[in-house]
Amino acid sequence: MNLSMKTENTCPSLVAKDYRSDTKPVWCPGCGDFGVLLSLTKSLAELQLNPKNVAVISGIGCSSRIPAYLNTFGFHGVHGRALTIGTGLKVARPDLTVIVAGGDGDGFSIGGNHFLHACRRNVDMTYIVMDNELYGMTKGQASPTSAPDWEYGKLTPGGTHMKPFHPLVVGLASGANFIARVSGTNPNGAVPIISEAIRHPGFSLVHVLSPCITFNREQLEWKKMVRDAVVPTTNDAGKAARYLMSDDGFNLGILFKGDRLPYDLKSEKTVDGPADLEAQFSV
Ligand SMILES: Cc1ncc(C[n+]2csc(CCOP(=O)(O)OP(=O)(O)O)c2C)c(N)n1
Repeated sequence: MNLSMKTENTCPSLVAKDYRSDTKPVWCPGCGDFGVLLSLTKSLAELQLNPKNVAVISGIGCSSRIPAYLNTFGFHGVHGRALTIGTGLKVARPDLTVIVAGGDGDGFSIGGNHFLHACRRNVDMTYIVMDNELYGMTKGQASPTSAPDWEYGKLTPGGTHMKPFHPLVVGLASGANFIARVSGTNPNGAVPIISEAIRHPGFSLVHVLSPCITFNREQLEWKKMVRDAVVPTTNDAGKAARYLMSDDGFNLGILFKGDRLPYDLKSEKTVDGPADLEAQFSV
């Protein structure tokens, strides 16, 4: 990186609040997503990123409103398609820091297929999933991560009786290059982890326990249940998977840092203009 690029790309004088837009969040009081917004702005400041070089892409849901609250570029996309938009953007503009954000419904239900393939492709971006184990925006239906006996789901009275999806193990098995769990109830604890996720090459998955106390009051307890994981970060995916399969889901930290090379953006054929595009499609 030459010096002029470095000067343009970094903004050492910015503090966390400089990354916030003037738009006031419409989240309910007590929503864990407030913590994520705070952590993310602190990470962007810690990394001294120029807001003009950051794009935050989301799908649809309460959590997916996050780009509106940031002073970076943003795109509030289509339900379940945030990762596809983020991938396309990163491939077209490798110079940008691409952060994709959204909920468990957006990412693991309607967007589940894209989640698998984003892990597998390993394009250099960070995926922050605010998991409240339900669909918040549509008023409290069960999601893929809901506990089987959560009896108040709007469409599943008495519970889903289905095994919840395990995002981190699925992410690991699919090839994600960085796996971490943080909590929306501990924003400061999440900052170094989100910063490291952004720094780490390839596809980084940050799973956030982000309570929705409007539709599941029991999640008020999460604040007391989370703790730092006692195991060190490993680069052994099997070891990380075994740990994650047996923990209770409340251990926080960077659980896996892989060394897969990210998808090579430079080998993509670039398009210089409409003529170049037409040439590529000519038969
Ligand atoms: C194609 C499509 N299907 C369904 C919906 C309705 N819908 C909007 S948000 C949402 C779920 C959001 O849940 P989640 O991603 O967990 O986010 P949260 O609101 O809990 O943060 C659904 C089903 C939609 N907008 N588009």
